[in-house]
Amino acid sequence: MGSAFYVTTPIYYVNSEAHVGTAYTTIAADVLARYNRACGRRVFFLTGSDEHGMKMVRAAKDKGLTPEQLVDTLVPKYVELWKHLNISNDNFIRTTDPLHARTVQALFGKLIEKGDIYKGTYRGWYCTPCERYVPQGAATPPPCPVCNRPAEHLEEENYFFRMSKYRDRLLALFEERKDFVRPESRRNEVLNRVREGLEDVSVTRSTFEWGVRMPGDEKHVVWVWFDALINYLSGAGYPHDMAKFAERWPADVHLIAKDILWFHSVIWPSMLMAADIEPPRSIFAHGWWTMNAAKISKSAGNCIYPMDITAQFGVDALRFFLLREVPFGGDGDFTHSAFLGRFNNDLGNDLGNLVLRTITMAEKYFGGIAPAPGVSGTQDDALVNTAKNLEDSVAGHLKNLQFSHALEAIWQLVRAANRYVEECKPWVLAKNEAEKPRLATVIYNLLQSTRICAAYLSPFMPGTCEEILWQIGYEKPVSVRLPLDATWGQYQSGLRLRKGRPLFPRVEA
Ligand code: ME8
Repeated sequence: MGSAFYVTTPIYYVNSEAHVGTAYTTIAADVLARYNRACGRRVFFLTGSDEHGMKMVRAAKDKGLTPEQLVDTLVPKYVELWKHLNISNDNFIRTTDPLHARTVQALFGKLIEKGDIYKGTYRGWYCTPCERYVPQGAATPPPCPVCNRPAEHLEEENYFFRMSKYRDRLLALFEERKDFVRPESRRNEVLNRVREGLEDVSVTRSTFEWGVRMPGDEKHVVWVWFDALINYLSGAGYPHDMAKFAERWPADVHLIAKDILWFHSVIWPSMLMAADIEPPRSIFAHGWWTMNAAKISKSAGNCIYPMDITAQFGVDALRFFLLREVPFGGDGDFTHSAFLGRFNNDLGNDLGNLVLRTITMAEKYFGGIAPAPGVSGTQDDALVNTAKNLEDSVAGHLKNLQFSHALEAIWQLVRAANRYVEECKPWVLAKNEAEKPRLATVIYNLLQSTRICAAYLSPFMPGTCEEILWQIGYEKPVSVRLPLDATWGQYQSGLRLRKGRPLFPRVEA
């Protein structure tokens, strides 16, 4: 079961356009998908759109549209943005897709059969912008713990899911699989809450119609979260293509932000247990991108839009910045100066400079043909060791979803190669014919270091790395195999180099 690497993003509410926070999770998932494909694994990468619920009804009304019109206008924009950002998802699931609706009804039906659904009345608080139930607190109305808006009072006939029944099995799951929820600090928070007790949860709504009809009681629509979580099954083939589904499920990792961890780590596995389906292998909850310390969000109106950034800096600069700047798991403030610093320093001065100077010297000293190595020198060892250590460190960091650490490790090689140029001084070697064999080694080593960096960077910056690999002699489309293409000594001498434009020309503040 589940031999493919299956990675998901949340399915986003398409109440307005995607921003950098939404792009963040999607890019992170894309890096994992691309890395695993490069390592030769079969991969299934799912993203999509969450289209039902009162939040969407209100968003449509505000724009003078029907919910159908709203989602049909916005979904293509998400699809287009993911294409623009070079996202390599294998499927895009919409909760308004009839196939998804049938899966929701099938699962709901299973829970009814199991005796885990019962009728009741929900009397309590709800935050519609966050689509979550809010517990009664000291204040009335209580503020939503995520967005701080006052919650609304609901009193309506609902059906409840007997989630409390699964508390012990959930606790056992958390105990058995220490990395079921990552990072660990978030695992502990959830675990403590479950230990305190687990209540049943209302899983239908009866005061509006925009949703999947509940099987057996058409007056009700399925609660938007119950509907949305099931995308991870319907989008992977359950139950319409069980052969494919068996290859994919359980998902290796659901990537989400910390605000929706409870839904994913408690409600979702309970639903799956009730339906006799294995829980996912892991859930990783990253932090928030903030602007002046406030969470960037569609409803707060402080959005930074990916295309505004990529228009000036390119797609890969955004992909790089988001994953390099903040350790995955923590929060980070999105500032123009931090972005510009990474762009000019890491991308321009370090990586761009390495590629440009390497090819320029190869052209000048070897007529644009990659030389075969000649004589080794004492300066080589540090470079070789850094390159050889990269395989383990990148693999280790990506296994733990530590994207910034993986990039930092790759940059150790970028910087070591730039240092190697300063230490070996090819321009001095070039003046002495007797040093030609040593010069050949230096240029060859720089070319192969460039290749190794590009191979490991290709999941993060696919467009740039294809360009780099093309410049050092490979044909497009370049497909990277890891770790083979990043093995020291694998670069082929004799390739014709193609000097190109500087990859990241400096941008002044
Ligand atoms: O919650 N920083 O959809 P959503 C980092 N439909 N990540 C952010 C972010 C920020 N400031 N803002 C958004 C939903 N995200 C549900 C999900 S899944 C079955 C249903 C990212 O449109 C992050 O991944 O509100 C977060 O979990 C997600 O967008 C929320 O997107």
